[in-house]
Amino acid sequence: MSAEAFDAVIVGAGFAGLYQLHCLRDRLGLSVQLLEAADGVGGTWYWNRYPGARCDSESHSYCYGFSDALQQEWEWSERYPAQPEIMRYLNHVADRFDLRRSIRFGARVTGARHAGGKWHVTTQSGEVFTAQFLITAVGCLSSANVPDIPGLADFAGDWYHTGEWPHDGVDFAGKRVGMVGTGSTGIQAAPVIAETAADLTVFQRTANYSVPARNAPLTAEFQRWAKQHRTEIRRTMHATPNGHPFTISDRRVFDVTPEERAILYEAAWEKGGLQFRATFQDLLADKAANDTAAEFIRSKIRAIVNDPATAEALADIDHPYAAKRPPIDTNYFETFNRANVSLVNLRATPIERILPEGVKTTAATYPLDIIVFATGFDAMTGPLLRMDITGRDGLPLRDAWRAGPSTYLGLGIPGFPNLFTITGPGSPSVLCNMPVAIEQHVEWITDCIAHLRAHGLSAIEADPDAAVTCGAHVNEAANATLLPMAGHSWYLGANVPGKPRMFMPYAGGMARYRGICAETAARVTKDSG
Ligand code: N01
Repeated sequence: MSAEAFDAVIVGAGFAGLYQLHCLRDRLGLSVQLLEAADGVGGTWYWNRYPGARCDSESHSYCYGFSDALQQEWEWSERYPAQPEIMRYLNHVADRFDLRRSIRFGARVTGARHAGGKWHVTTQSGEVFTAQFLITAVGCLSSANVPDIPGLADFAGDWYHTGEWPHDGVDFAGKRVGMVGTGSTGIQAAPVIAETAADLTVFQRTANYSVPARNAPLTAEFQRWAKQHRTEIRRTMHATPNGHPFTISDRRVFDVTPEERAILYEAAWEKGGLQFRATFQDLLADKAANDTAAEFIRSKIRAIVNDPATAEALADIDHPYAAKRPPIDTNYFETFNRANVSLVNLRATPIERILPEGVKTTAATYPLDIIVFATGFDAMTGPLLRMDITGRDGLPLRDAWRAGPSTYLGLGIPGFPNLFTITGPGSPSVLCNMPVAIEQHVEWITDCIAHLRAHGLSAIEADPDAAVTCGAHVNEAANATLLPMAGHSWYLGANVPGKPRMFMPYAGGMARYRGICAETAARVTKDSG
């Protein structure tokens, strides 16, 4: 089959790919082909259609900031946008910027090989595209992790992974449902599934913190305010470590009395959302400080959940607050007060196997009609490795990353010229409000490509020594926080058997990272041009 030739190929039509397409095609005038496995835009949001799927970032901050007109014309309806609303938004963006004509849908990339100064990108159907530049916009959480539990193939009912949810939904009415996993996804899904299922059994391996989201419709007054103050809001988002539209308090936990602390936590609990983490500046740096937040949330769980044994199992959390991605919820703990909901503590009674009729733990068999796996993803590296990328001199990415991912700033990989990885491992990505991290990467990549072309340079590649220094800095940044203390977290790759343990996202903060990228660009520009 003959290959179609472009200046750039982009993989993935989520937030990252759509904006990258707009920048390269419409700002730089490049010929660009975007390849997308799904039959529509949306990326993560296309696949994650599970009940209760909603963004944990606030809607006025979970959107693009590059176009004033787009920000002015789009109305978000709720404090946190639900999956269908985000899909409407991304479809609107695709239409507004006339992006679809450069997107090939239903085109899953199965191989990308660098040879003869070009990338040769192959899709599942055997089509080949060549390009000078390859940009992956495949997301960090797009490779579903279905646990390898013996007997699953023999289960007589239906099972689903939340990250590959059927488009026509799942009818839980009258069904006995089991849900495995209590991360952000399971915590969003359980209350909604419980509303229609005959009964819901939640299989919990690691108990988790959660803070109420306090979702609500946005008032016209807030919508007006957010539009009028979009510049200041974005300035705040760019100045904070996590890219959210609020600042982290400069107060430390032990600067205040226990009574004052209780009042501050109570107010943050009432306000709800990820902002709870911003109540004090040292919550993620000092274990004793963190213990006060952890104990506050545990006391809330015990107060909400009526059955003392269930409350204890839910509150028996083994890691610092926010050392794993902190979920926020709508009635998660309250759900365990429903007569049709029960909790199985897998730490006490692990799953032995799945039987045709349900889940068998070491203590009992739970008859089920449906199993929902809210078991997360092969995060950050999974989506890249499954594309079978081969760099210079026939070097497979899988070999280059055998001991764990090695990148320069999460943007480039030694041995892989002209490959750019949006929100790759080593960048803040999942520790940041995603659109903020994405826009910064896309703009950096666009400027880099513009520079190469303006100076007649054919290729750019990460320096291996710089990648090693960068990896050491990523480690150092993680070790300055409590994040590595959650030894089972997907940030470390610990949720996928056999995956190398390495802290993957950059925990030094988005604002600092932005500065490092700007310095690198200035250096490269000086050296090359
Ligand atoms: O996945 P997770 P997720 N047997 O990996 C359990 C983003 N997100 O889909 O902790 C039994 O966090 C596992 O247990 P353990 C967000 O960044 C964003 O919930 O490994 N249990 C854990 O409880 C988030 O962090 C939003 O012991 C098993 C759960 O499954 C990321 O996506 C909404 C198991 C997996 O939790 C991933 O969240 C939702 C097994 N074999 C998610 N294997 C928004 O903002 C795994 N588990 C929209």
